[in-house]
Amino acid sequence: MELGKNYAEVKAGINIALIKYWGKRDTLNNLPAVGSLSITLAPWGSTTRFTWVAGAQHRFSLNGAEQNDTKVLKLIKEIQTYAGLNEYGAHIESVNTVPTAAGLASSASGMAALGLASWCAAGLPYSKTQIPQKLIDLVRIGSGSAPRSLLGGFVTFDRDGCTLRQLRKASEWSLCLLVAVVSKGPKEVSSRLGMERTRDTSPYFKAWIESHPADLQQAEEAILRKDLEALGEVMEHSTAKMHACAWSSRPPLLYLKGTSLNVLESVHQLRAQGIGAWATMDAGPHVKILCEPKDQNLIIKTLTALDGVLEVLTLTPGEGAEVLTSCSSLT
Ligand code: 2P0
Repeated sequence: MELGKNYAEVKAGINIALIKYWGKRDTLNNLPAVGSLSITLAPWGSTTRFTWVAGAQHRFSLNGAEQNDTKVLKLIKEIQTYAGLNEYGAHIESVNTVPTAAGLASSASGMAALGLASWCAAGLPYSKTQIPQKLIDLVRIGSGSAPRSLLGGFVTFDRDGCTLRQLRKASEWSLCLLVAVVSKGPKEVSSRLGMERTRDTSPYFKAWIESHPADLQQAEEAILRKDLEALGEVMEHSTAKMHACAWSSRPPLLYLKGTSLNVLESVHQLRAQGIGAWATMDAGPHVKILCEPKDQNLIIKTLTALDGVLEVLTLTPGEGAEVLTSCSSLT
């Protein structure tokens, strides 16, 4: 895409929640029912070029293919209204570096990059150290987990849907997040629909909401102490509760596959042998394992040998969203 006058290019990394966001208290504004805590990761993510073009139609391409995405349109409409850009079209080119084979969601990095690029291209003021509240709202409307990718390292996003905090920089704690890829292809039920079903039908949803703040607090304290064992333990507890809620929905949401459970069992066996490895799973069958770099090779070797594990990939804590270039005369 040829860059015009009012443009920005932004790069953002994916993030994985250690303490999960699952459930909404306001669907229209995409406000979470619970807070969450995540690690922003490298090297995978999204790079987005955004240009505001007077009088043009919106255009959005992802990895070179034109898309019609309702979440993207919602985000564009929101910033158009906020910045008074109703006469402008959004020209967006986004590239995801998340390997498609990994089957991992890239909506968090995609929406963080898109929201920030639309913001800078509109000439709105931005500071990495004090992220504007409206930008957080905008990105959250795109995807509830996306604001966390605006910051690097270890991040919390409160239930208020506004408060975003960095607990530790990426460089302050050298950890690995391994991804055991267990299947290819898209998930059967999107997170958005899954969250709605859980809220509407799971008898355990209330307990999930009530027990969640204690998990957040324990994880936050463990990160501040750099206590991997305590962090891993509460991380596994959070993912187990999220999936118990999903399973107890009607009809049940079975995001995990048999291989996912075998990986989980193997992680527990490794731990019984003294290897520091803890697992977390999202709205899909892959298993992510938190560990120290010194244990990475043994864990990869063990999990790769399991039937059904396609590959094991390595991620490490990464930086928050970065404005690569921007130029605007709009506001
Ligand atoms: C998380 N997930 O905290 C949780 C754990 C999946 C499982 O946030 O509906 O794509 O756009 O707000 O952000 C995935 O959900 O959902 C998610 P919407 P999103 O990472």
